[in-house]
Amino acid sequence: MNGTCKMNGESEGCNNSSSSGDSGGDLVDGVSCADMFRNKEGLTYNDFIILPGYIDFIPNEVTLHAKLTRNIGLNCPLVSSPMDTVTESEMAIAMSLSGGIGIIHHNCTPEFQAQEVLKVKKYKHGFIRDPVVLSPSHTVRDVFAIKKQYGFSGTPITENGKLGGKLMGIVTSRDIDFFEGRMNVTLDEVMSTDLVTAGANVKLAEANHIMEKSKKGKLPIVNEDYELVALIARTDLKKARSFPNASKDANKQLIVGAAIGTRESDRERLEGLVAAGVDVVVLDSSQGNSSYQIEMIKFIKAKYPNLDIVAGNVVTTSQAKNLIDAGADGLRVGMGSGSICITQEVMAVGRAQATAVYNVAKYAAQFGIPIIADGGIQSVGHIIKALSLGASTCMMGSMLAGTTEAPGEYFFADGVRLKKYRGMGSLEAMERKDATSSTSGGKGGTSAAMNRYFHSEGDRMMVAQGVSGSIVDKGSVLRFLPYLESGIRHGCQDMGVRSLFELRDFTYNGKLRFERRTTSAQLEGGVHGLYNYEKRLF
Ligand code: CPR
Repeated sequence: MNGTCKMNGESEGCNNSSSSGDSGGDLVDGVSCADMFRNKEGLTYNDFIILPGYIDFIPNEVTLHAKLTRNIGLNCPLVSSPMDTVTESEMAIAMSLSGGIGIIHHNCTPEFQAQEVLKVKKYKHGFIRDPVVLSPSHTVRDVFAIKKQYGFSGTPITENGKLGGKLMGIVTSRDIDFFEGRMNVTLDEVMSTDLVTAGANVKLAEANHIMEKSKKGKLPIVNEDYELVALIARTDLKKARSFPNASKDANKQLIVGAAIGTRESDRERLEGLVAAGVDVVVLDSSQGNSSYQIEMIKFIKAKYPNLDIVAGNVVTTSQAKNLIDAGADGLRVGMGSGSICITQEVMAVGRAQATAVYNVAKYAAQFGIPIIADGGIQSVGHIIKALSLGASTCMMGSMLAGTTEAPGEYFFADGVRLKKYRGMGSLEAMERKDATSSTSGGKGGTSAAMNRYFHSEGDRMMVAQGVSGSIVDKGSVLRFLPYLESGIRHGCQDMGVRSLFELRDFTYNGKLRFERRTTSAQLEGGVHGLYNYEKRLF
């Protein structure tokens, strides 16, 4: 039998193993995706499992290209959430370097958000954009203090002691090795002035070559007025990995998104973001099917016709229809599934995430609109499941919070190293208490987080839709994302699909087979029966 499947998996007669693996016969297992959702129950990712297909390729052959919006493609289907404990420039740079994208949150001033976008657009791999700088009147004591605090051993000296000041010299360990007893000596007496520098347009490979030839540990980058604009460290160059899959625009700059609300003031905010070079804007609302959002889409389309818009959040086809009709280029799907979210508990509105993703993705696919499965992703398996239900990309909060690149400082509780993670509809975020980055506002103000959950200025009574908590230190996202990508490739291999586009075809033509899981099947699918164990993922 050679898999004659009807559209939407209506046929029970096609099975992934018989169609591609030549196992022959009428060996049909499981149900199609359409059949799994036929009885209109709300399912979550844990409620089902995907049946294996036929393997005749290795995981590395699987391509992870995905569409974020109508016009923006990614090299891997991963998106970081616009939350103030998840995505600012550091996270967005890491996401984009790894082939995904970060969406900068808007629980901050418009200026701060635009700066964060600019940092991503101006990012050059291997260049230190905010080096610690001293002035000639600083002392040897200051250099030792920097070395103790950061471990750096080469500090550039500028006229005013700041980045952007005229470069005067550099102080390395060699210059101060014998000054332990003379801490008050000023740096103009010890700094090296015989400098090798490079111009602001230097490419990394060229800089590498200059450093190799000069045998210096640091290479100051200067503009035409000999002002310091960046620094390159030999140690960084040696460990610098290349990122061949980075998500880049036509100018070879990393791509980045930014979230905004739907109020009048957001139109001004958007102006700054566009000037900073934002590639995609995400209309951030927990319930996106509103006249405010439709008007905002129309405004953006009229003023910035080339700017792609992700609208949402939605969980039903009728919500999706309104936003697609208004001109959305992508949809964010999820209401109440986020790890920090109490929306379903408090508002009694929302939808189980697997059902929401399947239904909205299937509807949006007719118009070529990709959807982002947002919230509720707890493992690489959940990412694979979201993609197998028709999502083009997955947006994550808790999976990425707690990494080095997430905003905020680490702290210890009960001996465990943690970082804060909070819902954008938590009272703490809406009041911007202890906000990591906002520079204005405060209790009682209408923060961007508050705007996400309340449509009109008249809403004065805040009703929390999320909680505030903490997450264990996960190390760098630059190590975590390759694990996720590799996991997705292995999942695709097990399903017998070589790309995410083929996966979607298999979802809709019924070749991909699914099965609902009982509670005991779910328990069986997890670790069980052990006295204790250690769960190391990579
Ligand atoms: P997790 O990845 O942590 O499960 O969910 C992150 C997503 O949760 C965000 O991208 C956002 O859509 C949603 N979210 C953030 N704060 C929320 C609050 Cl307070 N309530 C409901 N959903 C929230």
